[in-house]
Amino acid sequence: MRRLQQELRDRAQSPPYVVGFTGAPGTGKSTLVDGLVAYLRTLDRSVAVVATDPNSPFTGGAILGDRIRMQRHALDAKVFIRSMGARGHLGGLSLAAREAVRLLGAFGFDPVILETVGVGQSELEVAAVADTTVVVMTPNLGDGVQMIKAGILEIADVFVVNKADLEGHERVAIELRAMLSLSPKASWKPPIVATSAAKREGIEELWAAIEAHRKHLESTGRAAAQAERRLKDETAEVVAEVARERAREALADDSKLSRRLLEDGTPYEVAEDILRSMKGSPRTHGEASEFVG
Ligand SMILES: Nc1nc2c(ncn2[C@@H]2O[C@H](COP(=O)(O)OP(=O)(O)OP(=O)(O)O)[C@@H](O)[C@H]2O)c(=O)[nH]1
Ligand SMILES: [Mg+2]
Repeated sequence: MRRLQQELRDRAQSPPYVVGFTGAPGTGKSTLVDGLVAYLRTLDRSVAVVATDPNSPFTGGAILGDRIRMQRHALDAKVFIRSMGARGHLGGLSLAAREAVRLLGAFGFDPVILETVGVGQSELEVAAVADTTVVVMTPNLGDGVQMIKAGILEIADVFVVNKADLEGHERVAIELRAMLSLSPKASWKPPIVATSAAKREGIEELWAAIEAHRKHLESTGRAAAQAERRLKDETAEVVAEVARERAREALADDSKLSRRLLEDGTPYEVAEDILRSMKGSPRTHGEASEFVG
């Protein structure tokens, strides 16, 4: 697995651009991404879509409606669409997604689109992997300010108000703009793009907004800084995952440790012992993350 990862690293000239799509259930993310894929194909871009379902423990298989999309592009070798489950633990989604991105990049897909339903922590995990995070909203999602989940303003690089063919979409945009004007001044002000994914309207504008953000990241040097931070984050996550696995093994195998734990009730000391025992035997092959496709 490690050798494979290294080989993939060598093959990839530069990592693909990663665009994350998130938003409440039913806001039209899949329809929108489908439209974007079609548009990118007219530009002759190879594009991969990885849809993650934070509610699904399954890996590999397709999530419901996404099967339809997969069929639509089934004969196009320059389109790759897969779904993957989130495997039930924090960090799992980002780690798996990063591996997927690396793999897809090695195969020449650029951009890679990550799509996730914005429930729980999933949108934060997607934002941690994406270069540009697109937050999708719609009219009639709820009342005013409450429609915006905490933390969304911080992670959104581009806002989409989809279903612009429905009434009330202007109001959503106005409220969003008002909220954004209250947030502290940053060098990038997230644009708000109106789309009607169902009618394939606004897709070009959406891509232009994503590209503008990408250029902003590059021209301000944030792209490089971000890449470095992510590699460090990922490394820390791998260390944590591997250590967790090894600790579980040690606790399962070593009855002395278990006895001490139960008698003294001192997890910290036992943890130190376990960490110390790991030092002599590094073993960080791909056990922490494996791309399932
Ligand atoms: N009126 C209207 N309906 C839309 C539009 N875009 C998507 N829809 C409809 O909204 C519903 C949900 O669309 P999806 O693309 O599956 O939404 P999603 O955000 O991927 O949904 P989840 O993956 O379940 O979170 C479908 O019935 C779409 O046909 C739009 O622009 N206008
Ligand atoms: Mg969907």
